[in-house]
Amino acid sequence: MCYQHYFEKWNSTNCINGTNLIITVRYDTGARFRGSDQGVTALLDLSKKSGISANLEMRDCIISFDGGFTSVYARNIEKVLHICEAVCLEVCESVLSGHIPILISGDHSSATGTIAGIKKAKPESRLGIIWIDAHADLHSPFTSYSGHMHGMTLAASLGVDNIASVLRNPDQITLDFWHCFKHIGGMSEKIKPSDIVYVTLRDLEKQEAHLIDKYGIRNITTKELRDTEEADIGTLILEHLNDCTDIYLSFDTDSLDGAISKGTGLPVDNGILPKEAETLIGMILKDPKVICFEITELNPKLDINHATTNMVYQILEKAIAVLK
Ligand SMILES: [Mn+2]
Repeated sequence: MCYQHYFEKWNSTNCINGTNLIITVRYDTGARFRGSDQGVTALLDLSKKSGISANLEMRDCIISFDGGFTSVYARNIEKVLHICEAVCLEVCESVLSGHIPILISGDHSSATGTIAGIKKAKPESRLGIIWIDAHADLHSPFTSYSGHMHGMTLAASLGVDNIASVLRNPDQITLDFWHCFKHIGGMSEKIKPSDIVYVTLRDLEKQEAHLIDKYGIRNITTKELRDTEEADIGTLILEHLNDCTDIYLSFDTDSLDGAISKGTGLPVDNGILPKEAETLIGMILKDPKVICFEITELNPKLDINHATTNMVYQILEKAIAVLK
């Protein structure tokens, strides 16, 4: 494997201060359904139409790699690894140059690279994760029924295999790639379970529930979100991450209520409403500890009358305005 071209790019990029930096990751390699790569394009098209893209610096994370090793335990793991290595370097460079990068990614597997990039830029950072998502993304090749990499993002970043919940017996090559995946950015165990806050997590498999119970990982349910005063909900989340030095907020489109939002791979009912998401994200992004924001898993192929695309675009536009 040779990452020389990424290093060359890394060393040659200049920072433009005062401009929002958007990093696009136009891949759907880690997802069950094809088409979330087009979600990135759809959001960029809307940003061009609205005129806000004129004030944005854009970087597209592209890899010159196709195919690679795949297995039923970890589908497309070699390609996802390449994508995450590229994302890691792009995020690292942008953080080092003083940006708060906004990631627009196809599927959630690339967030393993994003977390690695933040930690590569700031190895001493205690990184808090706010994961607005219907799913926990805590599987490993030992526990995943489906083998899709976008369900393994946080397990890889935590460096956990969850052997206590073992369901499958992956082959050695899969395990070698999984080892590399957990070590993207040159380190493992990049985050602590106590420094994760889930928001609207509601489609959980028992292997993941085991980890959540074991570590007591916080989940703000949709009900708790609504039962809390709107002005207090951001504080509630941020207080949980009080000991963290930096915060990465990742918004998975499937956190939106599946009853009104179909444009994502795995919609689930009883989720957050677009206005609630916009308000919550707006509050959190005002915190000076925020180091990175991401929107992911929009799939226009599954959308109905562009409804989800428009909802997610509104959230993106608000986030860009707050981070300015
Ligand atoms: Mn996710």
